[in-house]
Amino acid sequence: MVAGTLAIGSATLLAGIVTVLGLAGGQPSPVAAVAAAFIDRTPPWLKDFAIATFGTHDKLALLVGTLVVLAAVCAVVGLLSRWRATVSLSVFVVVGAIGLAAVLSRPGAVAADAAPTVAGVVLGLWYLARGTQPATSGGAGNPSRRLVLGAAIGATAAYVGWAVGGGAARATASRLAAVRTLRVRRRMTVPEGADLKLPGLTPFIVPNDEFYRIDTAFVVPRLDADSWRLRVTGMVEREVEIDWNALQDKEMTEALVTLTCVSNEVGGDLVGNATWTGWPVRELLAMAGPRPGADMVLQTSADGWTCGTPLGALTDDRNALLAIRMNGQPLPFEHGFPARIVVPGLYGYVSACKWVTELKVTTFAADEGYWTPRGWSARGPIKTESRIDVPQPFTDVPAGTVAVAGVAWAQHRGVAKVEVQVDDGPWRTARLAADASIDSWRQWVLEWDAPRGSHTLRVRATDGTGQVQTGTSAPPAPDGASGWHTITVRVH
Ligand SMILES: Nc1nc2c(c(=O)[nH]1)N[C@H]1C(S)=C(S)[C@@H](COP(=O)(O)O)O[C@H]1N2
Ligand SMILES: [Mo]
Repeated sequence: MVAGTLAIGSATLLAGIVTVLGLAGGQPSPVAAVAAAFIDRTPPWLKDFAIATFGTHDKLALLVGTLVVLAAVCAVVGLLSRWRATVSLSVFVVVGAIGLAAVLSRPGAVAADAAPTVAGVVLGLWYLARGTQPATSGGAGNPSRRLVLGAAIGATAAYVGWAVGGGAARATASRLAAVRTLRVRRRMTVPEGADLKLPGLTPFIVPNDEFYRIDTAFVVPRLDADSWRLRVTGMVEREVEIDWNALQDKEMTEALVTLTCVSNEVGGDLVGNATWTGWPVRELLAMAGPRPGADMVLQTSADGWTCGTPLGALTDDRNALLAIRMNGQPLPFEHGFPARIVVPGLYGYVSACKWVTELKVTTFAADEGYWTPRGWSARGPIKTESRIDVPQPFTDVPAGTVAVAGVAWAQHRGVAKVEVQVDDGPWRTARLAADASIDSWRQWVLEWDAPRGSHTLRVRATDGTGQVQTGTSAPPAPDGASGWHTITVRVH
């Protein structure tokens, strides 16, 4: 296990140095590469289980899981070394080769990215080989001290390499440089009364650091804005490339758009509303001139993730944006710095590409996004949903007037009505907060005269076209959960 720690520590430290110096492709630690490669091969049931169990801590859980598995493998290697040194060394090499294969399979990897992992494995082998030699008198000193020292050096190296490799310092500097005054054609102001400001109710605008985060990126890409490019390719009259400077010169639009994850369960919190500032994607696509027959745009991110968006949703008059600000701030790294796409009305997995670097105009027949072969529908319009935020399920509330409140969303159709049902009583119309945009969620509240006892509360919304939210329950896969959010409270 000490040999493993040394191998991973030195590989991670070297990878960090390589990244900071801008040598090679800048791949992170082999451990991160294995975890990332694992994410791409995770079967849908396991991914659903992970999100259901760990929520947005799923990446931390994966890191811990990967380290536990590695520790177990190293322990086996250690036991094998008592039996036959060559076997134990061979298994160690195989594990190293898996790490190496993972590093080289990551998008953007080049041959030179192999160096840190190879060096780490060689160091680990050297240590392991020394340990498996029969002890000679007057040898390497106190063996347990040597073990502790080796483990400490390895762990420190891993920690430093991880921190350095994040490129935090360099990227933060470039992000600060990125704050500049933009020309904004249409400002978006949140209307008075859109936020009811009730205790426990999710704020109308979710602050950036509280906004849900979902992606396959095991290590958050920290792109350098100055070297970022977005290319429009595929079925177009002319390919177009835009860089950070040119993008910031464009006339921006601001829009309130509620993002929703297709994995959101009924009543779940993988949904959030923000003000986005960006350049309308239709203007970018118009520069390239999509050719007849195209019906999809395959978006690709810097880390190789893809999603397929209907061409129409990017060229019609809705506010599909190439966004560079979130709630007035440069995009946080977690949410796609320097630029991402936001499309009102479509789940994130088919529309909201973060760290976007390419838009390929194509067809649904010819191409598919990352999640489609993994059991998710190729098209993902957001289903009308509503959620009760207060009171919380299974809480005790005092008898009397209780504010039942929450949010409802039906992006690009708008929310026209929200109703609440207590036990099996009639549906009662809730009071809606001011309407801000058909693309953002709407808060609602119902003053309920709560009698003592245990009660069931249920909510449903009606969208702007008059369609009532379906009460038929469906799981998130393949195209989004449905059903009425229902909670139980005790009134005393
Ligand atoms: N590059 C990249 N962009 C991505 C994803 C991803 O895995 N990689 N996930 C998508 C999904 S499934 C969702 S729901 C939204 C979430 O955006 P957020 O993390 O900013 O809330 O991002 C989308 N954009
Ligand atoms: Mo998602």
